[in-house]
Amino acid sequence: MATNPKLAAAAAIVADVAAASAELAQVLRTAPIAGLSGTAGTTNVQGEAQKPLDIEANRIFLERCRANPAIAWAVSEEEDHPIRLAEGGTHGLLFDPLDGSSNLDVNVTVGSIFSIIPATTEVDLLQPGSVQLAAGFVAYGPATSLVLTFGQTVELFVLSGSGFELVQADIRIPEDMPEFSINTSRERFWNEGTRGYIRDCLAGELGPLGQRYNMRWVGSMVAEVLRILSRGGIFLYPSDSETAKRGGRLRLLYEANPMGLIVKTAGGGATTGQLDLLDVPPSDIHQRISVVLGSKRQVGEYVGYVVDEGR
Ligand code: AHM
Ligand code: MG
Repeated sequence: MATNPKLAAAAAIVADVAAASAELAQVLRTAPIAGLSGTAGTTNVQGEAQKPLDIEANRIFLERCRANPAIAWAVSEEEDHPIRLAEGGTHGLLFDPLDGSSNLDVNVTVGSIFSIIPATTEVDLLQPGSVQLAAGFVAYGPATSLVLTFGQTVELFVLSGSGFELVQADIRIPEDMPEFSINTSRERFWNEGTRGYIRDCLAGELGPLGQRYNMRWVGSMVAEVLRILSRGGIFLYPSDSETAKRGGRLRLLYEANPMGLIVKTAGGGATTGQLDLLDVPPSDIHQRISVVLGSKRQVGEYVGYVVDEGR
């Protein structure tokens, strides 16, 4: 890694992100005591109500990364516009500082997601996910887990008193776990292909998929992807008739792309339904997209159902 200056700089950025996450983990642990709960009374650029912890997480990430000479631009879910950081920087850091924040009030796992790309100018921020130099996420659950890739292998670290410690190297997604994860309350908005696929999952061993499926929905993408890395399955947040005008629910640059790189590097699949997730050309830093990822076989099966939707 040291021989490639772009990757070496990306590793230094990862170190800052890991430090920010460790600080945030500490804040989350005692947030209700510190009065950091409820909503902040403000909305972000996506029109979503911000929580005090969304704002605090964003502040921690920006503060930790501000001094890094490699970061030319930061893009955050909580910031309307890209933030110019180091003059002469060569990288962009794109992040969702606190994902799944609707789960905060019930003490369910939340997370941070990040992507590191080569970027000198603001225009460079709008590149497909295939250019990512590194990507990762942190899940703040019973343990604080960091999942990280530089595009070759995927590693899992867990936060201890002395920092993040490697727990599992070269994670590979198991192929044979029939488990799907989708917000079924949105069924009436789904396209025909998604409806058909989930119908056949529910039909289990009596249907064309020939296997009994289990279902999970945490409402925090970080927890869903951590589960898929650990035991396989498929996660779906497809664009539907309600979210189609915005492109979908999840954001391309700092949710879909980093998760896509992690899952694909671990041997899985990541698609919009029609396109490989990492091939989507972005048009806006807060662009939303249809996201389906998981074990390669199950993602391939899903694509077979929606390939003709022609969205
Ligand atoms: P957020 O970034 O505003 O927290 O939203 C992202 C989250 C994902 O973690 C999760 O997969 C999805 O939104 C949950 O959506 P829903 O509210 O439909 O359950
Ligand atoms: Mg999010």
